[in-house]
Amino acid sequence: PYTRAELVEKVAANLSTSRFEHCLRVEQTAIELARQNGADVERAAIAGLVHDYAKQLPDETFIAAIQANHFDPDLLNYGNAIWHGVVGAYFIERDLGIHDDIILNAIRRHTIGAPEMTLIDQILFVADFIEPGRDFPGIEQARQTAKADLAAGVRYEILNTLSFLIKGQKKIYPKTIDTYNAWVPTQE
Ligand code: DGI
Ligand code: FE
Ligand code: FE
Ligand code: FE
Repeated sequence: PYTRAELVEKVAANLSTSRFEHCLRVEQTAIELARQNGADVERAAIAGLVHDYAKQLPDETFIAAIQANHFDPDLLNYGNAIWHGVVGAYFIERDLGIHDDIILNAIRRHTIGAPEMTLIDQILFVADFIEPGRDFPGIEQARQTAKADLAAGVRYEILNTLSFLIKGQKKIYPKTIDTYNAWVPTQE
């Protein structure tokens, strides 16, 4: 496997400076969350460092990969926001030599979540949302909630993201709705 220094070099070469720095902050935040929650710190760190590796690949590269590798064709109705995680994991495995499914699944799920999320899935999902460079209405509550209870942080993020997408009249990927339905607090 590549060393951290080699991964840093490869990630940096594929991203703008600001996006690369976001990856470093997600790595650090994921390490903190892993320590607090008794998770595998090494896996959390690697997932954080590389999670947005594919974020700046051209659309045509994603479209070709979706078609050639038998991904869900419905993905073609969405864009980079969905592709860079779900399909990005394919490029991360290929280019960065990461074959660990626990890490790859966390990357696949880092934008849209999933009804069932492993500890590493939850850590990456939340670390991406609360890393110290993030600033949006509700960020302080997101940080406090996640620090007190990781799963509560996941729930807060899902509710917040869905509201934000709908407010902006964005198309919702069906798996994002599945995630929402599984995590929304049940009501009578
Ligand atoms: O890559 P990052 O900016 O660090 O963060 P991210 O991968 O968590 O999210 C990227 C964007 O994707 C974010 O603005 C929320 C958006 N998103 C999440 N689910 C959906 C979505 N966008 C659309 N259109 N549809 C979704 O279902
Ligand atoms: Fe992302
Ligand atoms: Fe995210
Ligand atoms: Fe990110």
